Amino acid sequence: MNRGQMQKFRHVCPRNCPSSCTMTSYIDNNEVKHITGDPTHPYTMGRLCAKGFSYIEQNNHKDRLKYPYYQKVKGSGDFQQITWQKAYELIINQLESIQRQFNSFLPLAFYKGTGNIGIHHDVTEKFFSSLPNASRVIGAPNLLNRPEKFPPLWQKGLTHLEEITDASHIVIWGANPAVSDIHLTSFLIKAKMSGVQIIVIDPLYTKTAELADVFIQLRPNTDKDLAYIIMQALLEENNHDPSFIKQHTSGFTQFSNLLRSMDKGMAVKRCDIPTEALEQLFASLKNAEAISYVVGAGLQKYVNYQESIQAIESLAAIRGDVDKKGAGLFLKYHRPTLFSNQNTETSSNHTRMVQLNELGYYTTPNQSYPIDMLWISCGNPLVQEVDPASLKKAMADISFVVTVDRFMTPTAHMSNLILPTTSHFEEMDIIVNTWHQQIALNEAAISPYFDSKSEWNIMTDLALQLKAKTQILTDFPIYESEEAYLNAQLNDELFEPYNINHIDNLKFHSSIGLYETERPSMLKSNQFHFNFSSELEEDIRSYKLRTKEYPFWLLTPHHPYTLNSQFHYLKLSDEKEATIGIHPEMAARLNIVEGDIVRVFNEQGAIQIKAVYSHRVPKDIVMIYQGWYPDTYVTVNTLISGWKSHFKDPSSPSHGFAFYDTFVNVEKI
Ligand SMILES: Nc1nc2c(c(=O)[nH]1)N[C@H]1C(S)=C(S)[C@@H](COP(=O)(O)OP(=O)(O)OC[C@H]3O[C@@H](n4cnc5c(=O)[nH]c(N)nc54)[C@H](O)[C@@H]3O)O[C@H]1N2
Ligand SMILES: Nc1nc2c(c(=O)[nH]1)N[C@H]1C(S)=C(S)[C@@H](COP(=O)(O)OP(=O)(O)OC[C@H]3O[C@@H](n4cnc5c(=O)[nH]c(N)nc54)[C@H](O)[C@@H]3O)O[C@H]1N2
Ligand code: SF4
Ligand SMILES: [Mo]
Repeated sequence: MNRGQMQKFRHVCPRNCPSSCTMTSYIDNNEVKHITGDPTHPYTMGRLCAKGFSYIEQNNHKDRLKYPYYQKVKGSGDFQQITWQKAYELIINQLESIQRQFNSFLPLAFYKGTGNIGIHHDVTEKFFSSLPNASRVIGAPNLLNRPEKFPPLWQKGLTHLEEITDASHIVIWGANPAVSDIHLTSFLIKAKMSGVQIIVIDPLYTKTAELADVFIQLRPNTDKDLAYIIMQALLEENNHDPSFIKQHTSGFTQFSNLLRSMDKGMAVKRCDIPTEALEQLFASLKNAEAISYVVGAGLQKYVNYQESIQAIESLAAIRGDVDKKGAGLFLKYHRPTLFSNQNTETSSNHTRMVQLNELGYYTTPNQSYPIDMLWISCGNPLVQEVDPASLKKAMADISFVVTVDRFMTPTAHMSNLILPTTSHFEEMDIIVNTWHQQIALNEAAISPYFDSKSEWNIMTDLALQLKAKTQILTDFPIYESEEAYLNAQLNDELFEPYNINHIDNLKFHSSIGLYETERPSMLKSNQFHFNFSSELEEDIRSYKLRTKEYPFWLLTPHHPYTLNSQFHYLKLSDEKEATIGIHPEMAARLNIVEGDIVRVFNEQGAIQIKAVYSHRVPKDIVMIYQGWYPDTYVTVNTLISGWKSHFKDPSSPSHGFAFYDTFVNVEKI
């Protein structure tokens, strides 16, 4: 059968990726035969990444889980294939035992990762918040929480990224879109070809840096200093926008006085930027008409990340790079919570919030309500979270761990019950993207793979059995279909910005954007307040940590051919093997030659990994891509501690973690 005769369905890639590509599947005999990108999407325009094109392979991969499995001893690998009914019985027995023993569900904990960002998957949160008092385990939010449901209006905010090509300058700050946001990269290339200056600020010479007119290689976590240095120079040359400052900001007088008196020499020294590079930067930015700033996640993985962000916001405000054509601040935020079943993290039913890396404390028997059951959905925390060694120990101490996934990850392997779930070809969902903010419908095109079930299906089955067979009270709402459930999550608040009030509105559009018809002025509300932050004692911990014992900064950014711990099995490039990139001069000093297996260690842990020479890293940095390396059993995060950012976003239940404030030593073995 040729493609033209096949049935077509619309899909959205549900990974935690700034693109959320819409795509079309071609189905024959209940099988996905082809997938194509959807050319009508305004941001992705029909292009998929290599991972997106590999979805047929992923869907039928030999390692994909087909049936529910149970193992009595976690980590033993002694799996028994069981039926769903048996799985539900095991879960219900455990819930009843918790209720009997404690008369509370505090010993039950739920953790959700970011493996699938679809609204469908918030169903699990909804289920656990329907059981009174269940504990909520929170991992690293990794990105700023949005202060308002929609992007703050004084920031240009994510709604019309394609307008970035109207800028005179684009500053890519702590982001590597050539790897992590390929669709933005095509706008960057278009902009560059029409003469827009591209400035990249990163400690590593990345693929994105290769596109730059000016590349500023600074020492990690010194972005605040750099922003202050730039602002000091702008003020000296009266290169700021007094009328914007007057109309839309407060606190400028004090801020500018402190800025003028800042010791520039010290700041430059901390950033470790060569004078020539700074001169090039000033020359480029002088009299810039409209600057767009793209601020990535790389910046946000430090103990004092909010100071860097605030300093970059101040730079945009000082120049009035807000509402004019081509200018704007594009800041990566945590996923917006727009639908009715989202944001149960802060629901009043969860009386106990537990940081994942402190789980061990809550499993000790001297607690009044020790955690005794853990449910993991859409997450692979034994690979992706900080301090996996402590987490593994805590998981071993918990009587009953359930993981819902499509693959036998290290996390699933440390669980008692592993439940196989559907892919985006097999379930209905709505995806709202975190970056360009488009909303799109994902249709179910084929039936579930072997015995896998959608998460809505799993939670609904369980709720029905609880209601029918037990004394456990749950107000989990039952719908007759995934579509009815999804439709019920739409609410009035979505109507004005998206013009959506029924799931049918989504069926005839590839995607719907925020304020597609009339966009409110960016400056309608919210004055920006300048705040000069002098160095706090804790901020300099980063520098203090760099002792002789651990002289290398370890950066663990995102990999071009994986999406966090997913697509690990794709043999897309030889970079797939876990390697540590080290500057050849430092390697020589340590008597290491390319290909050697080296020991990388700090107070937190140690790993063994293959060394490769890299001119992309400065001499005092080493680089390992984050992710799951099943062939080599390297778990990079073993080296990363549970050191929290000292800023706590009031709208988030959790602190971020300082993933990139990590220091190591390297030795030949
Ligand atoms: N291919 C691919 N794409 C992805 C992902 C993936 O795993 N693979 N993951 C997705 C997810 S969940 C996210 S959050 C995003 C993350 O994507 P990005 O926003 O690009 O974030 P990172 O890869 O963490 O880091 C980006 C850059 O910040 C730099 N950096 C590190 N420290 C500093 C610093 O102190 N200052 C400055 N100026 N730069 C610094 C790093 O060297 C890196 O080049 O990507 C998404 N897209
Ligand atoms: N060292 C270091 N560590 C990092 C980072 C870093 O830069 N450096 N980045 C951090 C960042 S930004 C992020 S966002 C996190 C991401 O880490 P996680 O939140 O763990 O995300 P993933 O690895 O993408 O996916 C987790 C699991 O979800 C499963 N999954 C996929 N789809 C579904 C589904 O539909 N249902 C269910 N139940 N499961 C599904 C996948 O198979 C996978 O095993 O990692 C963080 N960890
Ligand atoms: S991983 Fe990102 S770029 Fe690739 S198909 Fe999915 S949404 Fe698109
Ligand atoms: Mo992320």
